[in-house]
Amino acid sequence: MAVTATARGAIQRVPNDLEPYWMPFTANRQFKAHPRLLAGAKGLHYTTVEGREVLDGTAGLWCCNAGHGHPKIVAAIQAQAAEMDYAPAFQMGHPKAFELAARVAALAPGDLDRVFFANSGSEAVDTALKIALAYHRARGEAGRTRLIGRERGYHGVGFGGMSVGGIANNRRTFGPMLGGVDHLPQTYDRSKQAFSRGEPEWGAHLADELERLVALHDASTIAAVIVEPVACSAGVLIPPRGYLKRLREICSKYGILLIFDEVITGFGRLGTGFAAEYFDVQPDLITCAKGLTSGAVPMGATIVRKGIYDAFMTGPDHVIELFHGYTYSGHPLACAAGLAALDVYAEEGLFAKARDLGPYWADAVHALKGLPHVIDLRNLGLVAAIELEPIPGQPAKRAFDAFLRAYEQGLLVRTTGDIIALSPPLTITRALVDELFTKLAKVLKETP
Ligand code: PXG
Repeated sequence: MAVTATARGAIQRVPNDLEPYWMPFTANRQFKAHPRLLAGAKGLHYTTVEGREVLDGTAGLWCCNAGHGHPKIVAAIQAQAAEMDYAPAFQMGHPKAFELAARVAALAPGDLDRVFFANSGSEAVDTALKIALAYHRARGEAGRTRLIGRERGYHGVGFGGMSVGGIANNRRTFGPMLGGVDHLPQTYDRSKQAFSRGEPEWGAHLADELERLVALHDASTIAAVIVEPVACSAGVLIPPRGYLKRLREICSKYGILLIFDEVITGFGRLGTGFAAEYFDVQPDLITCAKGLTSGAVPMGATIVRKGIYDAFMTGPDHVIELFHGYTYSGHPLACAAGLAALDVYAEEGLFAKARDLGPYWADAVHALKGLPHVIDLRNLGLVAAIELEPIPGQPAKRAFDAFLRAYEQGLLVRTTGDIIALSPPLTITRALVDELFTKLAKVLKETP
């Protein structure tokens, strides 16, 4: 490590060899030639190692819903680290894990009130898929082994999540994956939905494709359907109005479990605790992560209906009911951060704040219509996508260029393909929404 003075005079440690770290989902060679290193974060802003301020348009990676460095969350983590670093997760427990499970259960809709802890969204998804399979088996329907995902779905990078996921780049280099998986069609059609404000009117009928898969495979072979209520990673694909309700109806008709992957939509992103509440659709399982601790400590969770948990609670008392779990399930630091994050969300009314800001956010998003390259704009809650016309023969180049320009101008955005995605901390103000979109408009005008 080399120690250098920044423009602000603060002493920062700057790694002087970027090679050993193989960065995730990153163009490593481009990054290492032109590093973008963050050194600090407070509220709505990052500070770079050079001392530049960057407005966080993405809540880190869709996770820091309470903003960065919230004093209450920081204090909770510090206190927990001093009090107890770790407690074994198997055959032992600690109070905060139970407390957090109860708080998450209370936030989840209906009888979704049993919570299994993991350390990431990917693990929460694999947990949900495994519980779905084991649940049917426990009920005497061991033939229900088929899992249904959706094209353009993202459910993390474990073999389970990747298999039900539907993003070609994330799948094609990793072999045959899980067997017995099928996919629903994705729900986006620009020719029918472009520039929809909120939920598009067209497309609910695509849920009926599940009927086709049931006819093909037979319901007795299908364990679960997993979808993101809003498919964020693939470019913010908003569900057509009525689509999720229809999916719920068909799953119920055939005894298929419905899993909502709420790793991004959970904890206020749409102005509600979960998207299930926003869409008034109750799934059988919810996966979550990210906002659960406001991104401060890694944690994921799988929330299941009480009846699913109960189906496992048979047999002799001393026998483990589910052979699954992680060393760090319910880690004390994560639980402390989660409890503090939930307190902050409640005390500061952040879900309601996000809901109230929604229309203003939508106006700001759709005001970009007509700017260079913009071929679609999508919004819901505090999420948005700006889809750009790709440069012929160079997919993803234009949006990546816009990302780099935005960063230079002090704005952090995410891109996937030629789509720019936005998901700021729920603490963003109208003034900062204005600043964000002013910067973005300038970037779009300057991007070739
Ligand atoms: N499910 C969903 C719906 C997600 O969005 C995962 C599972 C996996 O979570 P972990 O914690 O294992 O990464 C995710 C993660 C992006 C982006 O900008 C999205 C995610 C992660 C990083 C970047 O699209 N989503």
